[in-house]
Amino acid sequence: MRAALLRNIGDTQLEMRDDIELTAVGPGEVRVKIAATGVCHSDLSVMNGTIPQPAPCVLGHEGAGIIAEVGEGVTTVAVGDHVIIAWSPPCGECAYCGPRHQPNLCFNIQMVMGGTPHFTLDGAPVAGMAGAGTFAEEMIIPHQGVVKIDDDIPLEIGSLVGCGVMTGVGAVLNTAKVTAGSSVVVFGCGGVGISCIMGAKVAGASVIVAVDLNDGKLEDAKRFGATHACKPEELESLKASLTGGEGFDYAFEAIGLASTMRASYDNARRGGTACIVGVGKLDEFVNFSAFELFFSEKVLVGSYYGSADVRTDFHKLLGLWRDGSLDLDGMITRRIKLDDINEAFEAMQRGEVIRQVISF
Ligand code: PAD
Ligand code: ZN
Repeated sequence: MRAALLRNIGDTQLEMRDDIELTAVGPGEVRVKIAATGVCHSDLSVMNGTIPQPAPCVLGHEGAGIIAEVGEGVTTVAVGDHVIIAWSPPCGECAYCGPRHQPNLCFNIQMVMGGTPHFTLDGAPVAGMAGAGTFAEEMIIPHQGVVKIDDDIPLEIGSLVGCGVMTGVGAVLNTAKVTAGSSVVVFGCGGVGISCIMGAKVAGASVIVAVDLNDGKLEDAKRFGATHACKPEELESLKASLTGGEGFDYAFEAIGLASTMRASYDNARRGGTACIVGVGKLDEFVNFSAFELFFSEKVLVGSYYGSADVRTDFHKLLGLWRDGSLDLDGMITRRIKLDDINEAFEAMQRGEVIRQVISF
């Protein structure tokens, strides 16, 4: 089977191989023929060691496809069903899935997925990223890791919902709970940041400021609902004119740098919310004075997978796409093949793309 392999953490290129194989489909598992997969910054963050993950591994976690085989006891999906891959699926039974109502934080399935490699190379086990591994023609995953969708939904649209869109829109609607009429600033206009902007528009925010280093991204951001867009160095004066210098009701960080996490906190108003969506390095730190945390009464909140319950939220987002509220088609800057993956990472690092989708 053809798949893109990350041989070692720190490698800058993925290896295209035709000899990756799958283990047998075990009880409770499903085999999915991948139809489409988005390229997310988190894939790159595994390569450069920002996101911890054992190598060798098959990257890719933003995918959708068709069920090719179901293991013993699987009743939730059947062969031929169209599905979105959920990289952090709920087990449905633990405290996070039940009384805490935080199913995105359930580790029971994700750790099983991450801990049980379903790919092999020369007979040796190869893991999939976050237990997924969508940069492959086929993959195996516990049945909780797939969400069935309607057959008429293009699978490239489904793939985007599987990570970037769920993460960004979910951060706004589920984690920060942006309210109508509020002011929002979003740092970073990749697939995740653009999804935050679309989410803020859905929430009815009246001011949505996009911040990015790349001029093209600032134009893109306006197309997706940003009312203003600027370079980081222009934000201070825009903040002064839009908020009287007080800061924004909500600030979202969708880059993954300590400096922009700090900037999101600084640009939230007193009593406002700074929501950290980007994934930074384990050994990079954001500093706060011991006084300001109390004094500013800001809410500083991380957002993991858009605080999603994938079983209902994927459908909710697809509904918003159907009614025209989310322009997911417009997010696709380039449609590429699996063999173009290394170039795709280069384009992402140059900040040229919102999302690139690999179709099989
Ligand atoms: P991306 O690389 O497509 O977009 C990042 C954007 O940030 C680009 O447009 C850059 O030009 C811009 N940028 C970079 N540096 C700066 C800077 N200093 N100031 C302003 N703009 C800058 O990434 P993405 O949208 O795929 O992912 C964004 C982050 O979200 C990344 O850290 C990823 O790992 C994280 C993520 N988090 C979750 C989660 O569950 N929280 C899920 C998926 C992705
Ligand atoms: Zn992702």
